Amino acid sequence: MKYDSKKIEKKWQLYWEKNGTYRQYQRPKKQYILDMFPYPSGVGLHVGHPKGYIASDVYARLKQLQGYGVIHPMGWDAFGLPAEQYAIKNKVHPSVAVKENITTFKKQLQKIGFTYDWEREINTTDPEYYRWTQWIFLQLWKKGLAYESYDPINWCPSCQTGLSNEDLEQGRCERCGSVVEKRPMRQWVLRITAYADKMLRDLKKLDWPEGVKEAQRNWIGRSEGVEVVFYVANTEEEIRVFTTRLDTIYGCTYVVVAPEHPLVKRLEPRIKNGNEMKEYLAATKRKTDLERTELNKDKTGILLQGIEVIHPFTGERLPIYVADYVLATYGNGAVMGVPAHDERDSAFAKKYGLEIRQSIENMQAAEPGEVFIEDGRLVNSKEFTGLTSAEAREKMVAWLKKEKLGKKVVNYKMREWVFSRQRYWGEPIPLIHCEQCGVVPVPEKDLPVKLPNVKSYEPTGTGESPLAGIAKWVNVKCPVCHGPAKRETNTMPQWAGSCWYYLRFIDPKNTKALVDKKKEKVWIPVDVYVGGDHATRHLIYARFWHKFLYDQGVVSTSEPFSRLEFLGLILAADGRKMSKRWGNVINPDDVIAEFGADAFRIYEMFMGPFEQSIAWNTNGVVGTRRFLEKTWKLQNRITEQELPSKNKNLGNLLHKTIKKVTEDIEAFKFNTAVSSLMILVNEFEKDESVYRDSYRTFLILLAPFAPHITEELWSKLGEKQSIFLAPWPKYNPKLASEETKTIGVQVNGKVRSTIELALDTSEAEAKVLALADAKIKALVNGKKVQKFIYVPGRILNFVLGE
Ligand code: ANZ
Ligand code: ZN
Repeated sequence: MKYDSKKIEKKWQLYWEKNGTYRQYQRPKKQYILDMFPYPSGVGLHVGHPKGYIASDVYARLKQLQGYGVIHPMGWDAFGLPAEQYAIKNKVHPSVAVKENITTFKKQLQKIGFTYDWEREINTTDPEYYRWTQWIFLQLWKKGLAYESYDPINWCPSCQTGLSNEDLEQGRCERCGSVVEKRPMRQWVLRITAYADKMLRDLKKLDWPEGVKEAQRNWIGRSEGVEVVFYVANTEEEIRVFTTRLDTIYGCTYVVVAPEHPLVKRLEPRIKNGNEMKEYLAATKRKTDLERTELNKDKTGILLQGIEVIHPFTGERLPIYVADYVLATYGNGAVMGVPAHDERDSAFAKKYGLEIRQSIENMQAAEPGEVFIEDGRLVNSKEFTGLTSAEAREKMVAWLKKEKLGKKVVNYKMREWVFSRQRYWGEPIPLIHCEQCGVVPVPEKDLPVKLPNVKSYEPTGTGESPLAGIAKWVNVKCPVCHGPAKRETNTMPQWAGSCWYYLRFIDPKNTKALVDKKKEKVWIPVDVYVGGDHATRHLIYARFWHKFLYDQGVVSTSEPFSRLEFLGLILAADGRKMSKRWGNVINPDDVIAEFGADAFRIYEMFMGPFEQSIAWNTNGVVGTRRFLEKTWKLQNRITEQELPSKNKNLGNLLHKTIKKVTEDIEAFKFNTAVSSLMILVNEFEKDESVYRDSYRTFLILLAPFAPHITEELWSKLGEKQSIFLAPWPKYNPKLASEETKTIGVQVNGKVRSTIELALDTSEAEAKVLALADAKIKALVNGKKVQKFIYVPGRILNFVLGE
């Protein structure tokens, strides 16, 4: 009997589908295990894509075997630029391309033997799906969290669309690498900062990798400070600055505003060097935010001649500069310059010969010559002199408040979410512009607003969506006054559909609501979410929408994903990213055709720690295939009775393996779980016979990793039901505990007693346990232990001093 993986895998995949083996939703204990659903690209899956899916599948199978009802769904995130650009290049309509790509993806995934319930399959481009994406948008709009704005936004000249801040990587378009421009245009914006504090606060609740939480904290970038008013002398105008260091204000010797600051325009008639100023503003436009704020870049700016501000505490007149190191989009777009205590201000002041006035003193020894940027004690600060920085900040803000010259404020680095795209392939924004009524929502009964099926959908580049050119679609009657009106023609960004898809999997066919309330309560939050990347995009956006839906009573929890497991990539054998461009892509279909899906699955889990990026190595699959061959052959040695084993290693190994595999899968340590299964098989092999019960247990342990071969061997044991309906084995904790060893306890090199120690006893534990021995205690007590030598399982020695 040969191990014919091809035949076995096909057979069981059909059986599971036909019997609904994984649809145990009625079980009282439930688990929702979710993958970040893919964008179905034109090139299909490479071996890197399924790594996370295999991991979640192993976990989902463990949970089912432990008696849980498990939802483990799959679907497609198919709107957005990649699909549209692929379609333009290949001259097919995006809807056709998406359909074809999904077919390819699905075929590939089905060969791997996942527990996916295809009856729950969703597709973000399906009008029955995006009806609800539009519905959520309308709720946001009704609550004032979606609004129209004309502020300059990031524009990618190559992708020909506006972008959000999250779409940038170091000032460039994340998608195509072009340097983005600032472009003033009409757009729809979501007020994501309304949830900034809640998103920050609730990170504490989440069982997520610390790195991802930290990335979100930094992205949100909460900053507590004070807004201070500086009046412009001889005018009614004021400049508000944002500072986190109010305590340094006696060291403020000038004020700087961003070139885009509205005051610059308003005060133009008074400014004597207007031409110089205009030139400077033009030069700024050509720079990216990154170029402007980088610490090491040469600071530039110009003095505004003819106007001055008044220092709120001293009444002194101070010069005003325009400088591009101040960003218009952060705080108030203006700062108070404190060259003695801020690095940027220091560089600026030195360049322009501005006064540097110390107002904070180091409470420890000062380092001469360096800009002292930390908190300290105030000097040269009138009645505040002598206070600590913290005390001064409180006293000063109280005074400002009393004088109506300032107040405490909180700022966020995170910007509002620019939500409209000037592209075709996205969800239409369900709003109507009426000449009489203004912006009017599409009535809920008229949802979805379907994307018109057109031949030409190339971007216009004018800042208008290609939809704007489709008169038949654009011109509608206003739902309120029935007068002539026009549809909103911008579409939603690629990230809209993925903000809530996990809710739809629970209730994918509901036509009355996006999710049934009872079902939502049962399954949400997602217990384990598996994926990579997206730390500050999808995972922030989805949390924002979820929190909004929570406030609307649509969902019952404040967070969508309880636990997150982040995966490392699979790199190509050459150590580079797998890509068509490098010609180093490996297709899972080929690997499965040669070695089988089970060998492929085990290899991906065995490669190394889950969260690490590791290069592909086909020899590794050869190895896991060999392991399965051994497993297959063991069936010929089965005995109905447990015969005395000659192999003393086998003793408690089965119990230890149950413990290890259970705990390791729970902890996403798949590689060590697999290696313990390999050890067990090697020990089985050393005996002439394998006891049937032991083999049976081993098959269940292996089943989450290699579902097909174990199901086949299981049925060969005469079992009538699927192995995935069997209970997960329990171990005897006594037998599973680590091996102990008797070791001699030495005092000054002489063995004085012996103790039993587990092999994994730590040095500190070993010391305590040794001193618990009466003989040793008597010898050591009162003396100084100069050295304590401990080699687990071998040596324990107290070296005593005089
Ligand atoms: C005076 C001062 C003195 C400052 C000092 C710092 C140190 P975070 O923590 O990132 O919020 N700032 C305010 N608005 C700005 C803008 N639009 N563009 C560039 N810089 C801006 O940083 C807050 C500090 O960044 C503020 O506190 C302000 O400089 C600067 F010894 O005010 B500080
Ligand atoms: Zn681009």
